[in-house]
Amino acid sequence: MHKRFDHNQIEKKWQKEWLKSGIYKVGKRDDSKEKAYVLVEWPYPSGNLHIGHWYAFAVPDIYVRYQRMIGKQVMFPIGFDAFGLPAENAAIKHNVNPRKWTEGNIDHMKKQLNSMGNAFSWDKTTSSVDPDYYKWTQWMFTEFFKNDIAYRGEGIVNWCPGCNTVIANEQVQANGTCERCDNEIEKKKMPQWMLKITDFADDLIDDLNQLDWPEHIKEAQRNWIGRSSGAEIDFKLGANPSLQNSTVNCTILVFTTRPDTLYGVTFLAISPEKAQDWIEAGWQASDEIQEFAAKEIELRAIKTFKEDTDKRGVDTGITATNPANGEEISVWVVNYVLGDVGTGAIMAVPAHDERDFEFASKFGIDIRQVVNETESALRSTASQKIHTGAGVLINSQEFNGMSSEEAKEAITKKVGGKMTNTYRLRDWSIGRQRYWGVPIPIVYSPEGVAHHVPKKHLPWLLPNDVDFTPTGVAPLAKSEELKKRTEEIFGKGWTPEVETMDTFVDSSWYYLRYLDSQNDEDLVSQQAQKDWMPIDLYFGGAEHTTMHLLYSRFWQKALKRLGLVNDSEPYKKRVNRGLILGPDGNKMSKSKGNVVDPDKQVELVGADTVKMYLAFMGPYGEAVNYPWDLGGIAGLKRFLERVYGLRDHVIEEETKEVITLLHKTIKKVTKDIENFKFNTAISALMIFVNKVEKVGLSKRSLETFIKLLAPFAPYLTEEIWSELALKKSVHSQEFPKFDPSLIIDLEIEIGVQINGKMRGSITLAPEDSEEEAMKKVALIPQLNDRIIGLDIKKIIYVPGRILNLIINEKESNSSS
Ligand code: ANZ
Repeated sequence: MHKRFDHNQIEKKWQKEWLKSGIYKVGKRDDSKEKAYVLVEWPYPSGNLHIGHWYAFAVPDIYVRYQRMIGKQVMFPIGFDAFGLPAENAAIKHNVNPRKWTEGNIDHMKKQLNSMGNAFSWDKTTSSVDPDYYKWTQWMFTEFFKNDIAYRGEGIVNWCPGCNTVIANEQVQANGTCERCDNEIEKKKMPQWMLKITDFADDLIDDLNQLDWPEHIKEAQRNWIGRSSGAEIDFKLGANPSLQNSTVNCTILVFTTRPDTLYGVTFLAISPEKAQDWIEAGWQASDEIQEFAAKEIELRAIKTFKEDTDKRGVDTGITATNPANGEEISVWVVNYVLGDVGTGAIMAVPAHDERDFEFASKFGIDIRQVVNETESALRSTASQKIHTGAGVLINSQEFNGMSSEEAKEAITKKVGGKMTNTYRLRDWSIGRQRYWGVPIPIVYSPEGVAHHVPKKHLPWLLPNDVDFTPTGVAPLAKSEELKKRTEEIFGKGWTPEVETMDTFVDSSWYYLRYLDSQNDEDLVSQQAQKDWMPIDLYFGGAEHTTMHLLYSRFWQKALKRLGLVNDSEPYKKRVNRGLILGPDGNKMSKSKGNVVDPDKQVELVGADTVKMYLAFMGPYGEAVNYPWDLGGIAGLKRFLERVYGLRDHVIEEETKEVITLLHKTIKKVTKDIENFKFNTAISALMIFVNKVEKVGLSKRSLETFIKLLAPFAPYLTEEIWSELALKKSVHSQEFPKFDPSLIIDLEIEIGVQINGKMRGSITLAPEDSEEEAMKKVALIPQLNDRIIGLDIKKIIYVPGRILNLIINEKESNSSS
């Protein structure tokens, strides 16, 4: 009869016991062991653990426990990413202080996290709202400020009218809406606190090569950074009365990815923003141009991300000279050139660029082909067909016949241009006009000059006397305490910065603080970094491909530039998981009523079952989404009950077959855990249980099996271990190793070839001799008939693999 176990009672008991013994504490680095720093993305303390958290934390715990059992010292910390809008919104709605709300949630979530039974390194925990944490967030900001990595810039920003704050480019969804509230984003020109991520663009691309990350994440980062190489070329402006009293440069610098098409340029085009700059610099533009530029800039503010395919423009009346052939061409202001890309001005080549082609067709501007697709087409007459690819040059004087690739450099050189790169990536705007975040540690002198708050005044505390109703004005502007504090420390007339930081700043460096969260002197000691960095494995969600993962890589590189850290990349290996869908196959959401509550499931079937069920759904790290299946979870529960009852099947002498199966199971489980295929590892464990329930197993094999199962079902295995009166915790045991000599099957099937053609198979043990193999062949009519009475010239026998018989072809009675 299977014994039953009371999971609720077992789990509570071992939670207490593990806490008491401190078994999962990391403590000091033990150099006799290899280290493994395994990171999971720290959660936002929304108040309730959902099944996604379980998938994110409980399943990686299998890997972590395995690492511990193979003898590594493991760092597996967890903390809270606790600043951000939800707390502030809850505060507004329920009229509670965001800190109180957040701290209450953290307490509750800690309890829930404990119920998972994970081997978390709780001695290393931290939280972004802890002043001891954000003191360092602020200090790094001041270091960045001193070293020109943080700056106050005037920029076009994304304004979310729903959240009443600026958000970063990365937080704008592809359809131009806010990722948080789905409101349509507006563009605003505003002074902004920026981080110079663009300075690191090349390293952010190039260093991807050294990372063991899924290729699609690397590719997404490359695309996000969007490096394109090309040339900057200067065009001289012709004298024009409207420019006479202005300070406009007498040249226009354009950026092009196609300098090979320079002979095909039939006009220049500048952005409305550049036109505006010229007007401010004294250009006497016509009313028409002034109105056009103003209107287009405004249009961009409203309809920013929607594709504006219409081509509009005005001829400025100004001309420029093509530096390649000396031709005079006109300069236009057009809607399709962007102010913040490249130089804000382009050389237009209608024959080879779609947008220029449309524009030239509409306004009757020349279209001149200068690149042919192939060499043979060189002799054919230039057609008006638009060819956007590379090819061979025509109509380009001494460059005729050259390939585009060669011509790019040659032509750039001839006209004194410069080969250069441009990037899609923009600097990271981090100022938020909201309350619940890290105050930007900047104060302004009475003259309005920004100064950083010196280290001795950090943490620069978030004031409490604030009305956080979002009005578009930063709530900190209403704090009397902050104003007073600033004047007391810095003097009369000094004012504080009132913006707070984007929460992505907080999560850009948390992995460093975990290592040394109690350090008052430094954000992380050199020793702690040497001990633990870089992170060996980072488990996380697919939504962070271009935000968090890019920001934190930048952060690490910025710290490295300032000599504060040793590694230029934080995460050696990355594994992205998928989503757990509702039982109906849809994304879980309250409105669909398909949310699975992990607390209830844990109460019903136990934490081990929930964890194993999640691990059993499919391979981890393939970003596939799996629907929750109630039948499946009941099956897992039954499996664990059978494991609990295995002691009833213990016998004195187990068969050789059981030993072989055990070692095969060890081999499979080991390999599968290392490849995050927890699902097939569990299948192998199930196969073993099926077998030994029928034929019995020795006590020793049972112990080995319990160790093998320990990473998957930490509570139950610990309970069985103690009931078997074994010493210490099962989680302090060495993970079983398999004996290769025991794995070889007693008998296996090998193919039999006759003159190289597969004709059948025989079953025998690998150690069997050639003679024994031939005896087996004689017993199989289908094979025996083909060779009977014939002269076998040669026998090629590879034990455990193949038997090949060479017989005289003519005599052979095989015709097919
Ligand atoms: C001449 C040319 C000829 C171009 C040709 C393309 C094809 P990617 O590759 O996406 O980076 N460009 C440059 N600055 C621009 C701006 N501020 N707003 C809009 N377009 C701009 O695009 C680079 C190309 O986009 C550049 O190369 C330029 O047009 C245009 F057959 O120059 B090209």
